[in-house]
Amino acid sequence: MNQDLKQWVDSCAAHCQPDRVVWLDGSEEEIQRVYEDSVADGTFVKMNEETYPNCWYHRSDPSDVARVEHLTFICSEKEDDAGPTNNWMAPGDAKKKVWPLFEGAMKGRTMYVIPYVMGPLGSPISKVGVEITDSKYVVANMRIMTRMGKAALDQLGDSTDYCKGLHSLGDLSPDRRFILHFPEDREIWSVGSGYGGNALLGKKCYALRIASVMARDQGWLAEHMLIVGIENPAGETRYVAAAFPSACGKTNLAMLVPPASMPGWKVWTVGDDIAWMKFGPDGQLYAINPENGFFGVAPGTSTKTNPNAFKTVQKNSLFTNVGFTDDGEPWWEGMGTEPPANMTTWKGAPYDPKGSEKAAHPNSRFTGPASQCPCISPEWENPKGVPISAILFGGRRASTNPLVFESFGWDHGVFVGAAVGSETTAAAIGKVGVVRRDPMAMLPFCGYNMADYWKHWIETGKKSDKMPRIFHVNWFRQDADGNYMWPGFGENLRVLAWVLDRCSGKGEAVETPIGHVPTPGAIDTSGLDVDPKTMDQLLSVKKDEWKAELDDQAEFFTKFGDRLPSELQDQLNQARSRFGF
Ligand code: SAT
Ligand code: MN
Repeated sequence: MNQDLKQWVDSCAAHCQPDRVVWLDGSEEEIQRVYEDSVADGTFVKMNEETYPNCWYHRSDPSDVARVEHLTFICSEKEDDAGPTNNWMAPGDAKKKVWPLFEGAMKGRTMYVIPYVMGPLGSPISKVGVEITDSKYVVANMRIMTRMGKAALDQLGDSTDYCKGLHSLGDLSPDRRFILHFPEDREIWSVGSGYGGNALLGKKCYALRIASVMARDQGWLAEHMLIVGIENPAGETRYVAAAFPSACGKTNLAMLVPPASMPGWKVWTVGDDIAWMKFGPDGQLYAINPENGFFGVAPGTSTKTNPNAFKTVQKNSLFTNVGFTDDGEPWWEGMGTEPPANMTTWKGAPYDPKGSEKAAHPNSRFTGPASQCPCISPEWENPKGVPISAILFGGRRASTNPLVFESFGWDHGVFVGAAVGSETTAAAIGKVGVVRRDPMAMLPFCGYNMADYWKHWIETGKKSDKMPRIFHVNWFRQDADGNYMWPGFGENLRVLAWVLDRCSGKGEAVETPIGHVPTPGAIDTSGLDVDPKTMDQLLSVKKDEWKAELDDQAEFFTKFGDRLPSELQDQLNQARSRFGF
C-alpha cells in the first residue's frame, strides 16, 4: 500500500467522517453494487434494459446543472500567478473558509476512493490521480471517463506523483459550493456540486487546470482540444487538434461523418475534449486523449447530426438531466424524433408538449465509453500518442470571423488563439450568447496566469521546426437575417480538407490582414446548397468588423499589464498595421 496515499485518505476520512470508506478496484461486480445502492438511494434510475442495456438515468439538483466559474478558484501562493482571468483565493483563506465545509460532510455516507489514470495505461504521457468522493454519480462517471481502480494503483506504485482530489456533495447549496485548485500542491477540493466539470475531478480540474501548470513546468501542453484523425482516399491519415469553447461542437467534429460528396474519406476519433501533447523524438508534437469516455451535450445530438455519438451511448452509458420516458428511455430536444407521450422532464415534472418547459436541460449530458464509438481511432490508446499536423482554434461567432483562415506562422497562430472570442453557452452558469474572449478555449481552464500560458506557447514553438500549422475556424457565421450560412456537421470536412491541403503545401489561399483565407473555389462546395455569393460572405474579412475586433482584443490584453508577452503585443500591432488602423 502506498503510504503517502493511505495517510492522505485517512486524514480525509477523519475530517469528513463517512460511515465507511471503500477503495474501488474498478471491477464489474463492484460497479454493479454501486448501481444497486444508487437505485436504492435515488441517485440513478435503471433504464430500459432491452433498448438501453446497462444504462442509468440521473436527475441533478436543479441548481446544479453546469460549471460554476464564479465559484472556481486557483489557490496559488501568489495572486499574480493565478492572473486576471482566474478567481484567486489565498491557500490560507481556503483552509479557513472551505476546509470546514468538509468537516463531517460525509456522515451517513460512503467515502469512495477512486484511483485513476488519465491517458492510456502505461503511456509516458499519462498521469495518475486519486479522487475521494461521497457521490455515487461521480463514481459511475469516473468509471467511464477514466481508467480507474487496481490498474491505477499498479501504475502509481509507491510514487507520490499523483493529483489528490477531495470531493463532497456537501449540502449542494450554491452558497457553500467551491471548486478549489492548489497548483503548487497538485491538489483539488470540490464541495457542494455533483455536476460533471465541478465534480469529476480528473476532467477539467486535473486534466486542464492542474495539468496546465505541470505542462508549463515540464515543457508540454495540456489543452481543451479534441483530437481527430482524417484519412484521405489514398489511405493517408493526418491528425488535427482543435480548441473550441464548451458546447461549441467539439464532440460533433471529433466524430464527423464524411458527406456523400467525399467518397473514400474517413474520420477517426481520438478524443473530444482534452489533449495532452508532448514532443516525440522526431520533433513532432504527439497528442493523447487523457479521457476514456465522452461527457457530451445531449440536446441537438441526433442520428443526423452525430450518429457516432448516438451509437456510442446505446449501452453502458449514463444520461443526466434529459427527459425520461415511461419506457425508461432518454429523450431530448434535437434528438430528431417527436417528443414521446408520457415523459417526465429533467426536473421530474410531466412533460407538456405545448408548454415552455423543455424536456432536457440545455446542458444535459450523456456519458459513454470511448471504446463503444463506431469511429474510434485504432490509435486512440497508442501510448506514444498521435502526431499533430494542424491546430484549429475557433468559437461561435455570428460575424467577423471567416469560415477558416490560416495564421502566418507559429507566433501569429498563438496570437490568433489568444484572441479567440466566442458567444457563451449553457455549459457554464451565466448569460448565454454574449461574446467573451476565450483564449485557446482555456479561459475557464487555465490553472495559472494566462499571460504566462501564452509565453509558454511561444516558447514551445521555438523548440522544434516541425510545429503544427495553426488555423482559425468559425462554423457559426450568420447572414443579415440571422441564418447560419455554413451547413456545418459533416460538411465541415470540406474545410478540413483545405486545412490538410495547406499542411502539404497545396491549397489555394489569398493573403488578407488576418491570415491566409481560401481563394474562391479552394473549398469544394459541389453538391452543397451554398451559392458563390454566400461563400464570398463566409470568407469575407470586413474592415469595420475587424476594427472593433482588434480594439476588443487590445483591451483584453491590457488586463495582463507587463506580463503580456511582447510577441503578442507585436502581433497585435502588426495586425493593425496590415489593416492600416
Ligand atoms: O466541464 S464539463 O466537462 O462538465 C463540460 C464542459 O464545460 O466542457
Ligand atoms: Mn470541454
